[in-house]
Amino acid sequence: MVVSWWRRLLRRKYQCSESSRYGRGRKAPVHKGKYRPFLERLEDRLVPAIQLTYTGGTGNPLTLSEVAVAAADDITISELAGNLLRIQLNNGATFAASSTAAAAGLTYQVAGNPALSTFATIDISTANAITTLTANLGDNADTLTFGLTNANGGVGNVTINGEADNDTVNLNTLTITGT
Ligand SMILES: [Ca+2]
Ligand SMILES: [Ca+2]
Repeated sequence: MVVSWWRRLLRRKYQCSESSRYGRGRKAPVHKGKYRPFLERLEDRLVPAIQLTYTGGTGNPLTLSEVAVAAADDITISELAGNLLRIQLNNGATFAASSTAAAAGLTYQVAGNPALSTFATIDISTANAITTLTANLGDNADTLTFGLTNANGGVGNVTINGEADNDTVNLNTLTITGT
């Protein structure tokens, strides 16, 4: 008897809470099957980019290499007042996210964020700050515009690898020394 009374009470309470959730006269929604979340694969997001690799300080190489997919790169390397080497990626290109983010003497347009930067500067005020500057331009018709005063011998050597296709190297004001 007591059990039966409890059942009636519980049934009434349940019906009451359902009608308050969905309104008087409205029925609770019927769920046909269960919702199953799934992952949708997006297409690859590889974009051409120049990777800057530099340990910093003095006596280390600086390497610029095309990574991901080939593109017609357009790079200007120049020297600013104050013995600063400037590497400018033209046409809005930015450095690869895998580039060296921070090193002594290295400054990006957006501090510490190569992927948002179209240019970077490196302090070349001391001799052999960069032992060898290497530019690996990769495939496609690339353009490299290059000019250095190099007053303090901050860049020891320069190596340009145009790689496949017809590349263009423009030399601006340049002081060349060698042994
Ligand atoms: Ca290229
Ligand atoms: Ca090339």
